[in-house]
Amino acid sequence: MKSCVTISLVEEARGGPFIFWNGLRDGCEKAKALGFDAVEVFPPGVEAVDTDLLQSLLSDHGLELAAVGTGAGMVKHGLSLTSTDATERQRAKDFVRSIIDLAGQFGASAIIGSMQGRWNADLPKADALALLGEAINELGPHASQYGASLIYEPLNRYETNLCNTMADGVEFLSSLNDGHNCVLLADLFHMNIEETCISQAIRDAGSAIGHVHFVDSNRRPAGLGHMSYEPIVDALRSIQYDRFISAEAFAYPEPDAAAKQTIDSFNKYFG
Ligand code: LER
Ligand code: MN
Repeated sequence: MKSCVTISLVEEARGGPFIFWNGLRDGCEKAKALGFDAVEVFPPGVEAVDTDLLQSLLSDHGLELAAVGTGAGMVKHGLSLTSTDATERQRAKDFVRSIIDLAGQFGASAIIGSMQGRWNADLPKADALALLGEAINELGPHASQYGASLIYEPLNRYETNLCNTMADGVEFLSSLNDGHNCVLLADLFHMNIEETCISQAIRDAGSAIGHVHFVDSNRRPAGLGHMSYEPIVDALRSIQYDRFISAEAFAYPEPDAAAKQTIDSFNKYFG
């Protein structure tokens, strides 16, 4: 399992659950200094990422790009893959596709989290899931050309009403076309709210899990809440999870201390 830390480039998301906030150079230098294997980037859009700079920062610091988030499509541009407006849906898909193309240059995955939207009185749940499925059936295979999966993240009930648990996610993936090329993101913060038992949910989802957001119960860095990590680590080992353990947590008490806290917890539990 590989350690990873998040870098947000989205001003509108200040105060959100990301560790580093001061640009790619600052984030990569600090990630390297602490011994992280990779970074996960949350950009406002592809135009905000200088790919030559990112390439040189990654190679100079021996880091991988693990994933790129698409949440700014919702947070900054108000887009959703389940909008009832076809033009809006197309714009949302185009936004995600552009992030897939950016991440793909680095062999990394794009993450669909808040871009999934919600069902509501005008859009029954089955119809919303069908729209989301349509988008992922198109976008997942698009990511294949880069040898990367598309990552879909079940979120807690306050952020979506589509898929809240790993089991919801597995059921949703099973409704997609063969070759959907989509894996689930197990975000321990969302799971702490929604799952009956986090470790059992991980075991049940098994190989469907392709990315992990490493965070504590209160969304502070791992070790600053009341999460019991031992059974979670055992479960990840039992499913032979070998991908990224990515710190997506509040920069509490501040970014440098949050990053240090996270790598210390990563080394304690996964080292
Ligand atoms: C949102 O709560 C979250 O966990 C992010 O990874 C998705 O954008
Ligand atoms: Mn997350």
